[in-house]
Amino acid sequence: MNYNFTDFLQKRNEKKISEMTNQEIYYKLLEYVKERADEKTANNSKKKIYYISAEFLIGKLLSNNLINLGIYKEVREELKAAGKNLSHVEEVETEPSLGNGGLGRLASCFIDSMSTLGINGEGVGLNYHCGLFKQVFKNNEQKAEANYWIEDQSWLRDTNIGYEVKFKNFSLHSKLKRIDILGYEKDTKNYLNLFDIESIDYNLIENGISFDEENVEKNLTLFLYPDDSTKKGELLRIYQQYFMVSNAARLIIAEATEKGSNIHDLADYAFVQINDTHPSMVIPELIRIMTEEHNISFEEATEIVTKMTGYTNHTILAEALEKWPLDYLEEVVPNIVEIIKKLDKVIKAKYSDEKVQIIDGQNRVHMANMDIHFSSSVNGVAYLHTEILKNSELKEFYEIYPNKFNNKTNGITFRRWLESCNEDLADYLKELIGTGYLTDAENLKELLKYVDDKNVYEKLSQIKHENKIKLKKYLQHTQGIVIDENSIIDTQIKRFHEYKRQQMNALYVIKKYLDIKNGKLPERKITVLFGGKAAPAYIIAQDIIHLILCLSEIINNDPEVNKYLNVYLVENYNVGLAEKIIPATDISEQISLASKEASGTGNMKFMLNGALTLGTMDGANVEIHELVGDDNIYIFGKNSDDIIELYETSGYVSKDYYTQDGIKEVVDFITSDELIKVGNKERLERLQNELINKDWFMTLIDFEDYYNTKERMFKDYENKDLWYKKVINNIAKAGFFSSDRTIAQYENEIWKTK
Ligand code: NTF
Repeated sequence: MNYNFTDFLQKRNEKKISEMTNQEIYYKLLEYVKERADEKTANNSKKKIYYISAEFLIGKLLSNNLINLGIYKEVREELKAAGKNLSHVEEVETEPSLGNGGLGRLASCFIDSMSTLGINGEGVGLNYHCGLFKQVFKNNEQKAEANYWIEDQSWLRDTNIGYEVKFKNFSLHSKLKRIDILGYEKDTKNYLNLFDIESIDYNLIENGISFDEENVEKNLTLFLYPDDSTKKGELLRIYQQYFMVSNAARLIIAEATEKGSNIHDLADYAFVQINDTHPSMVIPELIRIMTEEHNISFEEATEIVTKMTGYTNHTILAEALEKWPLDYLEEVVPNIVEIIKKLDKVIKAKYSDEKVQIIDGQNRVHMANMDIHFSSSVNGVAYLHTEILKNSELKEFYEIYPNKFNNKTNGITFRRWLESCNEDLADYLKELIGTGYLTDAENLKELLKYVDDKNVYEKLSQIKHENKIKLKKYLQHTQGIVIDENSIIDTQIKRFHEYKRQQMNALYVIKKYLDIKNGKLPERKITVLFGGKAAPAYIIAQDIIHLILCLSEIINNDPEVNKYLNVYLVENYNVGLAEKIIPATDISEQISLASKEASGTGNMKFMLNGALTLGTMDGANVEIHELVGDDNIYIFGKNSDDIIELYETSGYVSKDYYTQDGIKEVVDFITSDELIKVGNKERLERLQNELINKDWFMTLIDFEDYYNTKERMFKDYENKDLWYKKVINNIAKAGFFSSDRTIAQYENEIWKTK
């Protein structure tokens, strides 16, 4: 049935659009979209995919849902005719923060693509009431506040589905909430399933994000990833993880049984994709339910579960791989411990190598090891990442199970990351090459016809300029930041982590500042934008944030410098800000230490939106480089083989680099009088000391090459024809990074629902 928003309002005797506030319009649109979604039938197939993930960084949903329903422009025109502006209405929506960064955003792109491809596959996770903290800056430092995102009326739908989840000392009753995941111009839909408890108590929050961590019955879904630097925090995470997977297991079995499964054949009805190790306990939990409640032998249950699960690894940082102490698990879920011990016994009987054991000599459970032994597929998230897993990090496993290992290079949904966030560019592409690219992203290659067309360069540069103006207005209005739309915009937005090397970019800023002070002026003003949160317990990452905030205070207020250089760290970086910053960016900073970034997905979003990459040969940058060729990307720094060898031989000594010309004065500046005046001496000294005496992620090794390559970029930018030719090449080759391609590969090579 095709009725527009105005019809919907009339039918219900609502006020006219022109008489409503933006807030009222937003809530009515929410109802309207939900009603339109009700007309869609659920995707159906015998086998169903359960993408279990502790994080889904879904972002705002209104505009994406309108796009996927194919009514975005129609609704905008209806509002316009009534004197209203859809983008103002979009601002009313609160952004859920159900994820940290790439891992959670990837999960969200994946559920969009599953729905768009008509795959019967759903997300399963938790409904955190406050999600990840809201970042605020005070005294040039990051402070964390609770982000309440759930309103009386939201995209969440109540269901009457719920299960009893038993922990050692108490049971909790769960309640399933659902969000519709609409495919792009599809008659079918899927759900994102978010489990919650009924007994949540906001009063447990004291100030910021501290709360009574012991009262698990009332706080289990209060926050995403509470501080796990303490035992209490770790226990709470174990509670969350078990709650998530126990509910998922119940849901899977209920839905399969409903379709006729006798549990012996469960693998024909369900496949579980385990998104990193947070959902790993689904393996022992499924085995437990099968053996305890369905009279299936341990051996058979293990075989069924192995067949119906796949594990995706998202990191090679050893410290990020979860290893739960057995006695912590014992305190929370003793029944699962019994199963894990049995699985461990099976492995110990077969393999003597310490590295492949599930339970190690210190009685810690290596969640990834359990996944690899007891699932049927193990994948990395970019070509290089998977190679590193096979050849070094998980070498011993690869030798045992060569056929389980496979690569699935990440992707992004073009509906959100082009259609929705950069409408002008999307419309222009349609003018040039038609709409085919929206359903088959490889069609973007047709743009190569225009690679020498100066009119196209001109138009692309106009669109970029317009996007800069839009970003300027938005940042001015929301954060009081005034960027210069005529400057070159150089952006690094991602979680703060030493391996991502925001500190190297900060050193660059210092060098540029000193250059300018010494009369060496850039040809055009440079705006360096940062955005990202640091984990509250990660001290050095907080110090890096502090350094950048101090630098921006000095630089933006120095009349001698601010004509040539501006530096901003946007507050509370999130999906919504990414959607505004990426289309306005010229230079995409992807500067992680080679071998450390599993994939990166921001790199793909920038490329698609016409920014050029300044990057190391790491993660998916390697594939971007391969696709666009040397001329269309700016690669610098040591490669991953070199870095892996340096780690193996302890061959990196930061002090040797520190003492080199051109680096010492930059690092010394961190504790200069100017900076100490606006900053916290202890933080700045700690960071400087870290760089000189430790520098685990080798900031200084690539600094010179980084500086020189960036200078070359600025020079090239001044040659518009040269620059925009590269831009076209990047957009044209971005099709490979559509999450539709990634999901089609998961489907064809692992899931096989069709
Ligand atoms: C992240 N992993 C990686 O750091 C990114 O490189 C990658 O793009 C995304 O996953 C998505 O695959 C994590 O966040 C985690 F949790 F594994 F550390």
